[in-house]
Amino acid sequence: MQIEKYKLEAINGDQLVAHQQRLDVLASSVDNIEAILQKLIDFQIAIPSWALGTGGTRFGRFAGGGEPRSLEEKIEDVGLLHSLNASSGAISLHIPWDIPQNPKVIKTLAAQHGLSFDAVNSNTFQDQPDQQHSYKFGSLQHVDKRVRQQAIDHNIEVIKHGIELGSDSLTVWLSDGSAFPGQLNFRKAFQNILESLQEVYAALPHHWKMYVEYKAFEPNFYSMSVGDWGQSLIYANKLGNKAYTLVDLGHHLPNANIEQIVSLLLMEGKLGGFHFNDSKYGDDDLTVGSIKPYQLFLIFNELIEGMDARGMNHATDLGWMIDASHNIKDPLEDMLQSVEAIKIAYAQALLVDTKVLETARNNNDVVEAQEILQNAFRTDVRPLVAEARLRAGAALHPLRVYRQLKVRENLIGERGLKAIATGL
Ligand code: RM4
Ligand code: MN
Ligand code: MN
Repeated sequence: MQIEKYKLEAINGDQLVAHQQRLDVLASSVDNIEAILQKLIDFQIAIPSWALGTGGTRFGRFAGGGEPRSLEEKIEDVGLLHSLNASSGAISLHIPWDIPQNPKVIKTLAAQHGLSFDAVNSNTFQDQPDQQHSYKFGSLQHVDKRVRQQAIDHNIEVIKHGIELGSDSLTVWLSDGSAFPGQLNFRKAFQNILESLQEVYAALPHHWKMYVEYKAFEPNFYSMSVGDWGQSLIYANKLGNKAYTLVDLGHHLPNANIEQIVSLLLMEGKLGGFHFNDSKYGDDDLTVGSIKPYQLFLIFNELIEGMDARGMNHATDLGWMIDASHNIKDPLEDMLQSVEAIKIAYAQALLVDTKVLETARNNNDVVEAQEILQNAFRTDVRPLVAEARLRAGAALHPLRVYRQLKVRENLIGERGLKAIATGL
């Protein structure tokens, strides 16, 4: 299915007067509105190929119907999102869940939908049917060199797929670790991973980046070998200037101060990638902004502050991706909500007057500093986000258009009720 432009414009047309009124009210209290709008237009968030189907839990999976059955259909789905929100201009592939059989055709198809390829992701946390050695006791950390070599080769294979598609980064997330005390020699596990990553790193083209993603727990519940940002940063520093830490919002111990982590990683020039989701307990992979929107705003506040301090381009200098997948919503509706939440938090953080905030800090005016942040957070920036979308040729209200045009019903019609996507 494709969204027909005239239908989208007709729905926008019905909402235009009300939108303009709301925007005018907001515009009267925002100075640099044009600059903010441009930043919102430029900001794109990649969609992971594994989030387009209904994710399962270890207890069950309830497929929703019309799920993409192939990489081509996944690209079509991200294309649908992008035509509705003009903010999902990239797709991130997980190998081997989504191996492009004919990369040229896939690349052309993506380009037709205005999409590029974001980071490619390796998978050494599952055994594949044709695989020689098992990852039951780890991959890049494994005590047996042959297992490590297999995992290294897989990562290099993933880089090759990425090169063919025009991607420029590899994300390595390892489930390596230990389930029980005594199982692992921490130091040896670290050394094995480092040496293995060095081999993968050596296969990176010169303009590529490697993102080392950390996670505190799951699937290993005693130790994770890349368990936190400190460990990831040690790997990234030892690997070299193409290696960076990747922050996934759901990968921390409860109550971690993620905004501080982000700030310090940026200071070190070592924050490379970002995975958005939300959580209440662990790696819940819930819709972005559904549980802790203030935290998301505070994180964006530090992202902007830290990136501006280094003269970085918000839109292009970090790898932005949604990493969520769950089991009851329509995955496309979920992605629309997530992208909207990200844009709202970004817009709110762009409202913060950093000079006034700095003065309050220098005066130890704690109350004023808090007021500045909360005023920005409590501003309803939705008209601004909608205006950015409108100017980019997309929908004022993506979700409403999605429902009015009966996108899911159409996809079920085309693909059937029983279609199930590859992924988690
Ligand atoms: C992990 C991690 C990775 C993602 C896999 C599917 O928990 O977040 O980024 O690739 O899940
Ligand atoms: Mn992730
Ligand atoms: Mn995760």
